[in-house]
Amino acid sequence: MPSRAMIGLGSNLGDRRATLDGAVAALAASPDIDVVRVSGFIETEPVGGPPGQGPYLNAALEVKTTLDPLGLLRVLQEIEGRFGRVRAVRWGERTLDLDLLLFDDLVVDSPELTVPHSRMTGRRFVLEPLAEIAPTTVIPDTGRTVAEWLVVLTDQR
Ligand code: A4P
Ligand code: MG
Repeated sequence: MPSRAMIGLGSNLGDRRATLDGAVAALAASPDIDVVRVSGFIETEPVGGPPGQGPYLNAALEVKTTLDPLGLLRVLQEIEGRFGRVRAVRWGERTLDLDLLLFDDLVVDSPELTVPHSRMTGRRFVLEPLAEIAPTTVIPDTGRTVAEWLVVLTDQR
């Protein structure tokens, strides 16, 4: 049985739309990955990082994969590299950021990989596109769905 994983995409440098389209195409072309659904692309203000960064384009997608979580993370990192991602400043501007948000109902906590992504429940730029494609998916260890976390975030403001 393949696994179901949710991936967050972000870009705030260069031709952001072309980069996100290219990343989706690269994932779809990966032998062990099927792209099931892609959210719309939304423009968001940068959260954290140095001042003066441009706005992000963010999206989320659902894949089916026969890879394990670390195998999928390596594919995401390889694709980030292909799009010219240079890791310089944490939360600094980037051509492409691919985060593994959810992987089945697994909880992973290793030095290389934390799933569910550790900051996802507090981030509108993650939850909004994810709620478009997977509103009823429960975020493991939290007892709430993606749509419920989005409401919590909205109520906090
Ligand atoms: N890592 C651990 N768990 C994961 C996971 N679930 N998915 C490790 C992906 N990577 C994971 O990530 C650093 C390390 O996290 C990796 O080596 C991997 O082994 P990185 O992508 O190299 O660095 P980063 O992205 O700068 O840091 P980080 O902590 O991943 O940042 P975030 O949380 O991804 O936030 N504002 C808006 N509006 N939109 C955005 O997309 N993105 C960020 C980055 C900040 N502000 C933003 C946005
Ligand atoms: Mg990242």
